[in-house]
Amino acid sequence: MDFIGSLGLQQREGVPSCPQEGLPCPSNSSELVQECLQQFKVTGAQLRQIQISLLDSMEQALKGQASPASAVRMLPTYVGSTPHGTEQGDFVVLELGATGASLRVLWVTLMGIEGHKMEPRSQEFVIPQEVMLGPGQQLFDFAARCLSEFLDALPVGNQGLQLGFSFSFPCHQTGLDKSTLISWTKGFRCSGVEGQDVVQLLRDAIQRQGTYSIDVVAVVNDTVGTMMGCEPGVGPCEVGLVVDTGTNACYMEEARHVAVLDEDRGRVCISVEWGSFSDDGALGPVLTIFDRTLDHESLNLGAQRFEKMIGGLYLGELVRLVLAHLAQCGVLFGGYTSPALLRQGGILLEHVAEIEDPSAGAARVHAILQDLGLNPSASDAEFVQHVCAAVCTRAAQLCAAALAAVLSRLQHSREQQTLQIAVATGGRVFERHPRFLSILQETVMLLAPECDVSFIPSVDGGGQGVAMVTAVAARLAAHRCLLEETLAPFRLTREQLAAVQAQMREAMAKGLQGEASSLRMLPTYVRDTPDGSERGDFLALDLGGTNFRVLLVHVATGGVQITSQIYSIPECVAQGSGQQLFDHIVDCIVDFQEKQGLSGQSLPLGFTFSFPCTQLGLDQGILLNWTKGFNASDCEGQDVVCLLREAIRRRQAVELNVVAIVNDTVGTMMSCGYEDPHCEVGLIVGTGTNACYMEELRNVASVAGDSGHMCINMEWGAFGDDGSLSMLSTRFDASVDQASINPGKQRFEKMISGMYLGEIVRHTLLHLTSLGVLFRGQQTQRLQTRDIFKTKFLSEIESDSLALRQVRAILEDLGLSLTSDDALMVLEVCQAVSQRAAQLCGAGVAAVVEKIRENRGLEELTVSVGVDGTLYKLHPHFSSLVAATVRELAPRCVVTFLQSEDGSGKGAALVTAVACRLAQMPCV
Ligand code: 0WK
Ligand code: BGC
Ligand code: BGC
Repeated sequence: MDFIGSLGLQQREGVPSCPQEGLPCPSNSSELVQECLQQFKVTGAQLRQIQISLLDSMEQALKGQASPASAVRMLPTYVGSTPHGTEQGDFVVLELGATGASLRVLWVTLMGIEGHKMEPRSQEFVIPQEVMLGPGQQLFDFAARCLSEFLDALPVGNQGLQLGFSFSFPCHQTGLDKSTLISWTKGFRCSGVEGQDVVQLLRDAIQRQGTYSIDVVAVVNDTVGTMMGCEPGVGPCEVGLVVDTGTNACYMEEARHVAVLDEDRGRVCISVEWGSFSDDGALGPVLTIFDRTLDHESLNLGAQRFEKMIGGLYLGELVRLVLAHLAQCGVLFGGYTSPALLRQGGILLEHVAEIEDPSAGAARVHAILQDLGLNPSASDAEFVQHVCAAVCTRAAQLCAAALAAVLSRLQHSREQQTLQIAVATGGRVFERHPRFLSILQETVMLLAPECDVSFIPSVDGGGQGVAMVTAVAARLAAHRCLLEETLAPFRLTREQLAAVQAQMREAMAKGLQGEASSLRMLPTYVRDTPDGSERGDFLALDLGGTNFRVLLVHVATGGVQITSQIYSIPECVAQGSGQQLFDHIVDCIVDFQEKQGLSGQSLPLGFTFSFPCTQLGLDQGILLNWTKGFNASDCEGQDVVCLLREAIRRRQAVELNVVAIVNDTVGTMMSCGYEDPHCEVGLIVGTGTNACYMEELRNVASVAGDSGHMCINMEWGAFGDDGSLSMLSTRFDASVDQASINPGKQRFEKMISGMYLGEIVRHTLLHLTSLGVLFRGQQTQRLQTRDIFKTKFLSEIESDSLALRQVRAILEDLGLSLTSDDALMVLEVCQAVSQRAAQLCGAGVAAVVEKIRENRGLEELTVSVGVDGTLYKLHPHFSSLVAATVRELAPRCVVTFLQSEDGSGKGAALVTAVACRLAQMPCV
């Protein structure tokens, strides 16, 4: 393999390799040398221009608006997280392309957090020229042979080996193990590979080799391996920078900024592929005739222009072209040119690095030039050192301008003024060139002063990093399986939802007939929805939701005006004595009356009491059992209207006329029914959940009469308390139920409503943490705290507008330190839990509207459902999922969901108004 070839340069017929056409030989030698050196000088302004233009090209490419000419490619790599040290296992790594004409195979053992670091075992194989330029299958077969040769020497079984493939060329990745080669660079030009999935080509070659069963788990670019190989403890490196035969960088970009990814959460590692940057506006002024010549002689004319000014494959060649030119102009080596000096590839990176090595000293420079067949004078050797310095300084400065563009992009992407970042560096230019890194650092500080950058040399050229990615890929794949396994019981099929609908219909029928059923189907004595003729002022109480409200409702021709005040019900009152609770309620009423100047007035009062009550009349409601965290004593089995009236009596000097007690579902139906007469169903999905609807009186066994309607409070929260939902209940539901103050009760509610969803998520997260899937398996005290994961977090976490970092912020407030993968998985848990809740709720509504349709023997029913409740109103997707499930399960019902604006207090007032109208009672 002649050096030219390995340099990716080709001997062009009839083109004298030098002197440089068009470059005059001026008379004064030092002037000529200065003139040449000057060409490699890049000004601060030019570097800044390159930085700006490259940044612009990066952002264009991220938006998918890249103009092919000057484009850097910005390729997503599907690496979404930096390693978190728990990676463990043995991995085979195959590196192809990073170091030019050689490939390397490594055996890397990752020991996780505790374990000490194991030095990887590796072997390098030189790739013959004809293989680098031959058919692609030949190259991959060569790689597979090197793999088995390497593994033959190792005491490893041949089963279940996991391999990470470091493939250092521009690729379109469509997954961690799927990557299509865009174009070869750096002296490779195998046929039949561009446009192909290189993982498949490697798998096929390993298959053909047939000696080892190796699972190619991940393919990564060498910059990614370098970034991921960053020693844990120095803080994750979020930029990987390689300057070896070629050059490139990768960094962690916010996924939502990457147009091609339909992902708006988390981060993704982007391989910039800045080697292809060639914005003439920015690069034109710094391109020298030597660069143009080198490009002309390269395998990929016009491509990788930026790389050809920086990559180790080209630095030696640039120096050679300059020296050859100066020699032919008689300025160097007495005008003598040696075959090596005239031969492309005659000067290597190693030569340049040594010549530049301050400790090398003139003697070494002489020795190197003599090895190249030259007989340098002392000034020659000095000039040669200047040329090497000029070429490499420019390379380092240009590389710095590119890195500064990446840092600016990170600032933009994270909306940070200042940036503290660790950059992992890899490649022989860094390892071998004495000043490359320091020049790069100085220039970056000039171009990106607000960035505090620490440069971390990658431990072994990225092999460890590739194993990390493979381990991360293997871990993510394993975690994904465990996550899917854990969430599978939450993913209800259409058949399961239809079964819930059918079971609910059955329970409704039994409940209406007074047979044993988990649905009590309680008559509410509301027989009619408002007809708009209601008038008057009414007091209303609204107890049982998140807030206790006292309302003054003025019903007039122009509509309904409401004045209300929220009062808190402390937990000690909600779980204290009944007398204390109702005295507290009356205190609030009195306070409200005083504030509204109603003291002494005895307005008709409607009481929204959102708990299961057997009603014997509109103003009689026997509390069956508390729900939703209420547990006041001496109330269950009592008529709560009486309890209220007794409390009023205890508080002398207060006149209140309690006319009606309604359930919040009924209040909500009435409130919405006032606007829309089709509204015959009331639905609450808040702290608790429940529904009511207008049933045909003939179907209500416990109430006399065959005509007309009766609003039935289904108390569907208790659906399944007979065990009929056990097939849907998960271990997490069981944990929530056991920890509740009413175990075994309200099972349907405990799968749907706001009081419980957060707890279901918390228990699921604890389980996933115990499996090591989340939070690195670190259980935190906070997450073990009951009710710490509020249901409102689900609504926040699932809202489309929330970037993952905000998800992270919510979780970090809970004292959880997490990765973006963790945050993504928490999101999936929230989605699974809320989706199931919405679908179960939808199955319930479908059962109700189908009941009404069949009641009326209609082909198609048009009906509206009045809805209230914090979960339904605030969760970003709950309402649409409920509606979608109803459309799916009750296709013959056209259902409109009306969000109640004024809550059920208005409804209670309207029920009171209807009662007053029917009773011809004066409504002041
Ligand atoms: C507001 C209604 C109230 C009902 C509540 C339910 O006015 O009667 O109990 O919605 O939603 P929550 O406040 O429990 O989320
Ligand atoms: C390739 C990149 C690679 C870089 C450093 C370039 O030629 O296009 O993918 O990261 O060399 O090896
Ligand atoms: C209660 C119902 C109420 C629902 C919504 C349930 O816990 O039993 O009466 O309608 O919560 O607030």
